[in-house]
Amino acid sequence: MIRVFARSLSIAACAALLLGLGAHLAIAQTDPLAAANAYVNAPKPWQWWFPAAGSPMQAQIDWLMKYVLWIMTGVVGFVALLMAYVFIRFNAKANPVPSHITHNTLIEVIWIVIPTLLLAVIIIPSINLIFYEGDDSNPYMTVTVTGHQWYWEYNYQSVPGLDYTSYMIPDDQIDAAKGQIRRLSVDHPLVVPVGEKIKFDITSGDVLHGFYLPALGVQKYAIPGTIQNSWTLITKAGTYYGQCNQICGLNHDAMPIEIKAVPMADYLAWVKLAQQNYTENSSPPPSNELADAAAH
Ligand SMILES: [Cu+2]
Repeated sequence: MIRVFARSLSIAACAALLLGLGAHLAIAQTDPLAAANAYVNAPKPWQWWFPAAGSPMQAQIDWLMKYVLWIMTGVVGFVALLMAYVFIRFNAKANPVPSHITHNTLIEVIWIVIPTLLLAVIIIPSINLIFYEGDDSNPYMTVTVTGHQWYWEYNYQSVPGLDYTSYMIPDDQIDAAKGQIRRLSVDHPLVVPVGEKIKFDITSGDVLHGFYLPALGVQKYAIPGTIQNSWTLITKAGTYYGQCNQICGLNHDAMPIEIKAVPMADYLAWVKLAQQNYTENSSPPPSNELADAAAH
């Protein structure tokens, strides 16, 4: 009798569990940010190199950094070998009577021409990249990013009334089961569509802050009274992290940046939710964004 009772209890528990799971899945399916959980681009302990590039800009920065590093390694290695040779071959013991030659036209031409060529192969891709980074023309959308002591504020210029704050989740409220990361996850992340050019107008409401997104190649000071521009284009749906990187006071470490990049349809679904939840203004997204989404 007890066994039967226990069995029916366990069946009831299983049913409850399944119901709970079903409800959970239903919630997950309606979460427009779910696509961003599939890929998390966060810093790792003892990380040496840049994070995996999440935008073409960061891919180019990563390439240029390694390209220059290889050239630099060659120059430093060559000079070190040359000096070692001179120290050994021409020291006072090995070479008691020094040569009196002071000029050699061929070697002087070589040591001017080779460094000039090296500088040229560095400066051409560098200037190309500077122009590429500066080209924030024709964005799909523009977000005004304002640094505050100590949180970020995001204002979607194309969505009337969508202006909200983004605070770090305190250590004691971090929910690892939801994929939250200590000192990086925030209450309201910046949400953007994948594959679209996003322009940032970066400013500050109080002191200097730094809008730094290492995986996306964005790093700009947030300066009160001034707007600095940058842009990104995120190639893969996912969650990307950044940090304020300009010492801005007591809680400088507590203003991380969390970006959720999701497909366009999810982004538009999120805009509707955000308009209801983040603002008093619940007007639908402007028709140009909806038309853009239909075109995708
Ligand atoms: Cu700051």
